[in-house]
Order: sequence, then C-alpha cells, then structure tokens
Amino acid sequence: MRPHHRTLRILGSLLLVAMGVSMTGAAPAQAASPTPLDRVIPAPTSVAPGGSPYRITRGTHIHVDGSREARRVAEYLAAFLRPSTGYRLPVTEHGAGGIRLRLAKGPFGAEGYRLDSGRQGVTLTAAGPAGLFHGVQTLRQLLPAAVEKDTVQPGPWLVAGGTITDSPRYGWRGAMLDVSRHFFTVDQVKRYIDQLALYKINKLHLHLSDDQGWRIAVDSWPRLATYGGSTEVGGGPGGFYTKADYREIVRYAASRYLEVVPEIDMPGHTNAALASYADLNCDGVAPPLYTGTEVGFSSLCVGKEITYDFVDDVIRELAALTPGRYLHIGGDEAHSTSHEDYVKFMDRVQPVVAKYGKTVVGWHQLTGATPAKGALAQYWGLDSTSAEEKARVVKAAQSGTGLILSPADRVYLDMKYTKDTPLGLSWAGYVEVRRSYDWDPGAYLPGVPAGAVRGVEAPMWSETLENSEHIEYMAFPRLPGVAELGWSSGASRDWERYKVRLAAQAERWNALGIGYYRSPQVPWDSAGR
Ligand code: TNX
Repeated sequence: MRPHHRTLRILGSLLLVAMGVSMTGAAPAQAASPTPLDRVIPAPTSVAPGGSPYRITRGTHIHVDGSREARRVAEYLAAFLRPSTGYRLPVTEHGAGGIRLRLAKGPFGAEGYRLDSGRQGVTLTAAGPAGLFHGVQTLRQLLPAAVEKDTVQPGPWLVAGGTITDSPRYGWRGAMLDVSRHFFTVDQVKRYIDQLALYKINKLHLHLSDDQGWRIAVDSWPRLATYGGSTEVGGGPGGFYTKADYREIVRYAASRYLEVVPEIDMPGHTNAALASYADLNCDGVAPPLYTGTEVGFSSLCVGKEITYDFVDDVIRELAALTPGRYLHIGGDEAHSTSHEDYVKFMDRVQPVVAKYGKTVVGWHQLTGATPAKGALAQYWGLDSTSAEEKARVVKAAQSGTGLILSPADRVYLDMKYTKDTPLGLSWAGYVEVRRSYDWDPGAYLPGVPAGAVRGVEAPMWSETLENSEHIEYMAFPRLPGVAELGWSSGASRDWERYKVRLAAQAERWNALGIGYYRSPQVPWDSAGR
C-alpha cells in the first residue's frame, strides 16, 4: 500500500471510532440490529426473544452478588470486554441495571444458566460458576464480532432482548490435543483452550506420551522427558512440560472451566519411554528415538516387574498434578502386545489409577480386557469397524462402562476435509463439515443404553500439525459442531439451520485471527443477513 493510501485508511478508521463513541441513537442499520438470541453455537435449550435490547455503554457496571467465584467470572467478562469497548466496566457488588451475574438455586444443573436481557440490563443466573461462565460465552456470541478485537472498536454493543435458558445434554464435551507427535508450547495450548471455551467444551484431554515423544516431567524417571521428549515427528526438537508448565496449563484450563484429562498411552505407543530406559525393554536394549508416523510397533514389557514400578511412579506423579477426576491410560493399537498380555497388563494397571484416586479412561480397546468399575471407554471406531468390535463396546456399555464418542470418520479433527486438504490424514476417510455434525451421539451405537453415553470428544492428532495455524485450520469449522453435539439436545439440531449459524461465526474467527477452512457446504456469504 502506498503511504498516502495508508494514511487515508487510518483516517477512515479513526472517523469510524469517533462516530461510534459519539453516537447516541443513529447507529448504522446493520450494526444496530443485534444478533438474534438463537444464533448461538451450541444451540441453547430454549430461546424466548422479545422486548428491547440492552446496550452496553461507558456507564455500564458489572454487578456480582459477593461470592468469590461469581466475581472471578465477572472479572473474566470485564477483561474480555474492556479492550474492544474501551469502557471501564467496573465489577461491583450490589447495584441494579447493567450486567449482573448471580448465583442462585434453580433448575440449571452444574453447568446451565439463564440469560435475561432487556432495556435495563442483562442478568446471568446460574447455580454455580461454570454455569455463569458458559452464560458469559453466550453473551459474548450475542455481541458483534468486533468485540473479540483487542483494540477499541466503534460498537454499538447491543444484546437482543429476551430470555435464554440453557443446560448441556452431556457432561463430557471434550477436545483432545496430541502434544506428542508434535510438541505444542504452553501458550499454544492456552490459545486452543480459549477457542474451546467459546463453544462450552469442558474437557481438555492431553495425549502426553507416544512413540515420538514423552511430554511431561516425571521426577522419578527424569530421562522420559529430557531424552524421550527430545524430538518429534520429522525430527524437530520436541520439548516437554515441566511440572510448573503443566500446573499452569491446568490452572488456565480451570479458569475457563475445562478439566484437564492427562493421557499416558500404554502398553503400546511407548517407544519414547522404551528409548529412555533400556530396563523397560524385554531384551534390555533401548531402541532409538522415533520420528516417523507408523503405529503399533512398541510395547512395554508386560512380564517384567520394573514395568509396574514405572507405571506406579508415573501415575502417582501425574495424579498428584491432576485436580480432575480422570486419568487416561490409552490402551489403543497395542499390536505388539499379545491379547493375553494386554488383559494381564490392564488388570494390573487399572487398580493403580484407582489407588491414586482417579477414574480410568481408555480407548475402546480397553473393552477387550475387563474395564474397571466406573471406567470410561473412548470409542474411536468408524462405520466400517467390525460388528464384533462394536458388539464388545456395546456389551461393555450394557454392563456399566461409560462411553465417550469419538468416531474417527465423524469427529477426528486431523482427518482431511477433502482430498485437497493440505494437512491431515485420511485413513478414516474425508470428513467434511456436514459429516462431522450430522449424527446423533445418543443413537450412534445401537444397543447402548442412553445413560451410558457420557458425551463426545474431538481428537486432534498431530502427525501433520506443527503450529496453532495448523490446529485452527483443522478445528474450524468442525469443532463448534462437535461442541453442539455435546451440548444441545437432538431436537434443536438441524444441519440446514446450523450451517447458517455456523457461517455467522466466521466474522468472529476473523476478529480472533483464526484461519479456517471455507467449506463449500457452508453459506459463508449469507452470514448476518
Ligand atoms: C489412530 S485413535 C490412533 C493414533 C493416530 C491417529 C491418527 C487412536 C486411539 N490411535 O495413534 O495418531 O489414529 O488419526
């Protein structure tokens, strides 16, 4: 751009800002009509539009009712709104009008909320802070996309009038990030957490170990991280989280009401550990580090006692870092472990997880052994998975094993959208946006009792993904759809209407600097109209 053009452009934006600030009633037509209450993703349980909109102004206060948790959510909201509105938005106790966050008994459940909006203000009511936080995400989506920017924008900041009552269908609405195949820094993980929070995802499953890298410091076996974490797919430098790093991820996730579910994959997918300690190998010889993308070639030595010392130490240290309830022990693709050994291994390892106060989660191959009481199995099969394998999962669900649904040909975010997608894999086929959204977790595996389905999770395997840009291109626009499958009841889901709501999110992603795949299935250009 030539300099004087640039000057003109800057002058133009200054003018816009000035207009916005001085505007009283005469806002430009488009900006002045607030986002309809039913534009939100995930779709709320019930929406009753009506009445005048609320307008956030320079004089708006955020009122809280005195509890420390409500204040924390209010501070999060204020910190979110201040940069783009340019307003002070003090958080105060008591007072009427403005934005109000209140904790109150009501039919909200642990994560639900009600949002009431009218001329005098917007009130969010919930039974607990998680509900308030999810309500804040709804409020966020009801404001113009420019609210996401970190510089002052013109507004006006209108919230449509009416009432939303909302609570989730499932308690497990997860996203998994594979930090082993390629390592992602604490800041990259935080960036993804913020994107997940916008769509009310409440579990962050971290795949912390695999053949290509061990990513979490373990004091009793230090070489796991320092050596086992020293590379990644393609031979890059890899990396690992110190305990302080990991605590910071857990803290940040908790501040966005996400529970971190750590995974140490075993007995397969363990080359990084086997390379770090020769004693863990049946033949006592450490293999070299691995930077390729094959699977199924490594196994812990099921017959050696040291294997269980190792597992006990790792689970103890990881459990101590984990305030959440769950610990994922992998268990997939143990192609180098005999069935007998696999069963023996799982029989011995699951009680260790319980000993340290955690609940077992495993990939669904765990149902080929005996899942511990209360364990959850994560189903990652596809349409073409054998009837036998599906039957094992269904049977386990009928005997009390909870299921998390991650069908690979629906919600694996590392699958290519089409044959032309530059990133990702395609072993489960191509997964376009509609395919990933248009199915019902409640009816997915016939014979599974409704109560056995605990929710859905979208895994992001990182064989081909190296940075945030890559993650975002694969997550958007599919991730919001998976979030909706986990949150919204079947009745409110319909692709034809969903795709219009999805298109309207693009402006928000642009404001946030999220690059996404412009699927031809989504009417991007109709957005906002
Ligand atoms: C299968 S899903 C795997 C992973 C790969 C992924 C790639 C699962 C439990 N195992 O090891 O990274 O496919 O899509």
